[in-house]
Amino acid sequence: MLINRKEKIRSSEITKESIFRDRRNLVKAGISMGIIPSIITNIISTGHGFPNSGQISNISTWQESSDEKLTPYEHVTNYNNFYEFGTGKDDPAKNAHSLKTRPWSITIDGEVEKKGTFDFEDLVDLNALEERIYRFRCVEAWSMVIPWVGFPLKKLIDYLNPNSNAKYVQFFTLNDPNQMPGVRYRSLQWPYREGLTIEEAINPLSFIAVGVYGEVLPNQNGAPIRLVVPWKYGFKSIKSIVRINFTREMPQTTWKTANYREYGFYSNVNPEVSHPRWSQAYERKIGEGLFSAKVPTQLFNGYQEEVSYLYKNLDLKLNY
Ligand SMILES: Nc1nc2c(c(=O)[nH]1)N[C@H]1C(S)=C(S)[C@@H](COP(=O)(O)O)O[C@H]1N2
Ligand SMILES: [Mo]
Repeated sequence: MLINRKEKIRSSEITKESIFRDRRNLVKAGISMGIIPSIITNIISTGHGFPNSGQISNISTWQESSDEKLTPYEHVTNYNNFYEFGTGKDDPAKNAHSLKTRPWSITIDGEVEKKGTFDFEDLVDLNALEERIYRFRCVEAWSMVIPWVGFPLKKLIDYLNPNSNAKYVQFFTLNDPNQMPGVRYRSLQWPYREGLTIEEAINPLSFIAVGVYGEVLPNQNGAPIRLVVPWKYGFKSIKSIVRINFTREMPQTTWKTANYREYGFYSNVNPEVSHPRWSQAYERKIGEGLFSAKVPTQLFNGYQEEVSYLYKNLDLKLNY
């Protein structure tokens, strides 16, 4: 029994990763030959045309993507934080099947032109998706390297057209006890909420993901639509977004509300600012064995060049 199960996991993992590598090499070859990233595969779709599981078509590869070793699919999708489905790392994969990701509405409000409630497939261009490999560093001192599929958050913000009063953007996750067993407990403030300054949000690295490893996001990774902010601790990358609110003032964020001494609004990855209960100087790479060597954590998770201008006049020890 046990052996069968393990073999099953291993073979599906190999399949997904080898498919991913083959497709990616194809796209890369296309780029180097001067061909526009091409349409790779296409699978049955639902509703507006975006599938709610399986392979995503029309993905172009971002040329700057890193060549770092990817975290295996099995770990990306089975070692998660998604407290709406429990506080254990394996709870989201076990419990998130009860999340219903279609239809999915997102409400836009605050200091913005396009207010209202929209079907997510009408808000975003799901036919123009990119793939980006980003380092991902959790505040709990572990990290992954993940190939996301989606588009820059800036694209969505430009479309929504915030006005000049909008200094911040706040995001909310769905809060439904019928679909999310974890929200029946007061482990955190619900709905889960996060925020960025507008300048952070329009930085080219801020990304909206709808897929991972070339496939539609599994529920445990924040289906159908989530944020990825690669230079900040993982908790800023809010999952299963249902509301985007443009604000004048710094908005409430769940982890800061839970414990402001431990979690600040900015939460930039910073080896020099320790969490009050542990150091942030090193991280353990998930998927390389339980006793894998720890590697040094880099300022802004290694994205200094892209983001340090955002914090020129900010004391990062005070604004943690
Ligand atoms: N709604 C919601 N979003 C969330 C969380 C959560 O509990 N609820 N956990 C955060 C934390 S702490 C991390 S590390 C990342 C994990 O993302 P992953 O499971 O896709 O790796 O999701 C973030 N987004
Ligand atoms: Mo995290």
